[in-house]
Amino acid sequence: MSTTFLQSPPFLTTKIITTKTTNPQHLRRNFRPINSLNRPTTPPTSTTPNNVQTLLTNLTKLLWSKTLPPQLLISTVRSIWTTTWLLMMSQLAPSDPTGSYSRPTSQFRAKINNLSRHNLTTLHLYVGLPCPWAHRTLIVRALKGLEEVVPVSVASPGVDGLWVFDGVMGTDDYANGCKTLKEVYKLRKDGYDGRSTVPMLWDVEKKEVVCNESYDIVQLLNSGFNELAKNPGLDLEPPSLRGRIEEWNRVIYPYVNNGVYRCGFAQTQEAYDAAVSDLFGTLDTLEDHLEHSRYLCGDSLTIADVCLFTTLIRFDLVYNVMFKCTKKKIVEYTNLHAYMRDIYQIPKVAETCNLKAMMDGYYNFLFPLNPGNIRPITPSGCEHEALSRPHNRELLSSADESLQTIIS
Ligand SMILES: N[C@@H](CCC(=O)N[C@@H](CS)C(=O)NCC(=O)O)C(=O)O
Repeated sequence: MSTTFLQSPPFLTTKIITTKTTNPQHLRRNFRPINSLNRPTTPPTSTTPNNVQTLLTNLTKLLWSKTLPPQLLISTVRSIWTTTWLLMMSQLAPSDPTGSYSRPTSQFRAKINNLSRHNLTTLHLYVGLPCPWAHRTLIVRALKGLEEVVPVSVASPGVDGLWVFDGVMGTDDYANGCKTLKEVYKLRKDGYDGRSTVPMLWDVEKKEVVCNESYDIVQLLNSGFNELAKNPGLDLEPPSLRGRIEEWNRVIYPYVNNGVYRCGFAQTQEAYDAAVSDLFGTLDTLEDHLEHSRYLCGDSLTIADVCLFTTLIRFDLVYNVMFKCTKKKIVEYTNLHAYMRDIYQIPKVAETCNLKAMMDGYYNFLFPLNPGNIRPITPSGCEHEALSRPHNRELLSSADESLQTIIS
């Protein structure tokens, strides 16, 4: 493969379109997420926090004096920035009382039995390319050969934090012609005012959200569409491996997939320290396990691997720097890096990895963590060429052959 996906997202233009100080800890207690769906909002206490007081004092001095000493400038800007940061974080990243990120739960869940209520040929998938949760669904859709059955619209991160269809970084909304994902959610018969997240599976005929939880969508795509799939023989969640898949999920979801967010969105040092320790402890365990096992559950690729992969592929590009997951990079883990390359090289997987969109998305979209909007240079080991290097993991099993032949 010679294409470099850092330059352009080839699958967007082909398959998809052609298919249809102060003291932050003290302040933090006074901010609560206004729109948080699963937590009651607490009004701010009546006591004015210290750094708001400092801010007001400094602003008053600033307005009435002609000169601005550097100390005053620094303390004013520090107060403004800390206050704004905490306000934004409380909206974007709800936390528990210890300052640890607490991810809101998905509002629309669906299991395989629910699919019988829907006409499978009228479903549409909404994704965003930077998003690791949406990426899972794109990989399973591609591996199962469902590109023509479940068309995709690709939203891109807008400057105001909403997913938009601008036809530039993503595509238009092919199903509903909306300008934002929020508008699509609102088309439901009962309306919707919650978080408009990707991935989202939409029923075009019923004008209804089928599901907006990535793990459910991955399960639906894996086994709910077999009569229409090009690769019905590929089962990423075979009954014999379900127990082991669940065991891995119980570790990988909280400590790795959501673990990187717990590092990046931590609002106290203690919360960050705990998240980092969980994350790197788990990566060390995975590194050991993958020394002797080609995939997480042995010789066969499963949805547990897909879910781990979408975090690993973003790790050195984004999480290592932006989410302060700095202890090590994936490129420093011999087995994890080879495992990541192994999955990247499975036919059709590389096409779902838009490395440029991942970097642009995080560094520009998550404004509170990167207010200068400077996008760091791509780290070595993350380019398409490096990811295409031999991994030699076929020596651990014979599964490579069967995957290559199954995926058409
Ligand atoms: N639990 C959800 C999480 C999805 C999620 O958080 N998606 C993010 C993008 S990575 C999103 O759309 N955020 C927009 C928002 O929160 O308003 C899943 O796994 O599907």
